[in-house]
Amino acid sequence: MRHPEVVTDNLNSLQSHILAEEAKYPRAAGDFSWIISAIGLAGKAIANRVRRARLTGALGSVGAENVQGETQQSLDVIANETLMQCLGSRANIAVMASEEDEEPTILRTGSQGGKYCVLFDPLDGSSNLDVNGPVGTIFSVLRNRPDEPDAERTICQPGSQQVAAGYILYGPSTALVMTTGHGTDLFELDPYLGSFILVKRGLRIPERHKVYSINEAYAETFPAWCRAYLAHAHASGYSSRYIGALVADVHRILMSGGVFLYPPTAKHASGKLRLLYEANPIAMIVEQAGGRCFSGDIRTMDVQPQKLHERVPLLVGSSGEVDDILGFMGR
Ligand code: P6P
Repeated sequence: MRHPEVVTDNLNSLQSHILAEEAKYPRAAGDFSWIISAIGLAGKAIANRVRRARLTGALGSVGAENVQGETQQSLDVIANETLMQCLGSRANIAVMASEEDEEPTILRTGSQGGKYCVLFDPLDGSSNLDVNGPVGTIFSVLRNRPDEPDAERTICQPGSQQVAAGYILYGPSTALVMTTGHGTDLFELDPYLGSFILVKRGLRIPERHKVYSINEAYAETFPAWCRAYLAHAHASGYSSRYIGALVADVHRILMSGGVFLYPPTAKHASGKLRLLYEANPIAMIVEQAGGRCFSGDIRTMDVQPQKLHERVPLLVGSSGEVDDILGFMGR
């Protein structure tokens, strides 16, 4: 009999959570849990490196550009290598693909046991690192296509085909948000236990909240509908919040509502954010929490990808706020 006054720690770890979830699906062979545990392990290792970066001299750039033409931070490379190492040892992964690498990494074919493909942005928003701002890891899990010989075509699947998606936010705490299609759950890293602990199941985004998130520096080149929406928001008592790291701006929306926009700009005519390993996983997480996610006037998870690193515009957040903006688009 448990003593009523004794408050035990929350020991519902990521590991026990995914095993409990797996037990609900007798046909699940445990493959999937291996992948999520690898991502959790990588997240803990990356969190450790991010938190000590200034002390260990790991800040700053490597003096090279990545495939995106963006200056590569040392921690981008470290995070990428950490994920490759943790996931590479899982025997059921066929293909891995990263924002940092031009081509996908083929680990094994379907006949060799490759059941899943894992795509990731290893350290989103890394330009925040030098100013101690939040950064994040974003991941997306797809089923392998054994009959498709080309790795890039294998992973160019619409977001609706994802079997799991999530992100790890390295902020004041290290939060892991994940969905396997049965709601969106929130875990927090307990540094003393060294485990991600389940703190909230079935997150729900408020239908409305008067906060918008957009880089208004590009306002002169925004589409007319966007400028009309911003004029409406300015006249309707909205607040503006913009952190410059997608994971952090989306996490605020997940926790309290609001809307994030990255529309086409002069510099990024198709939008800046990458469809496969940024927009799609964010879209699955947000929709599973009752929000909406569009790229142009198309639901993001309905977009048929053509290339690994293709970019899309993004409109994501509270269902009521997104619907209002779709109205400004004339949808
Ligand atoms: P801008 C970070 O570089 C990123 O890919 C996202 O994390 C973020 O939302 C966006 O770009 C910020 O872009 O043009 O406002 O600096």
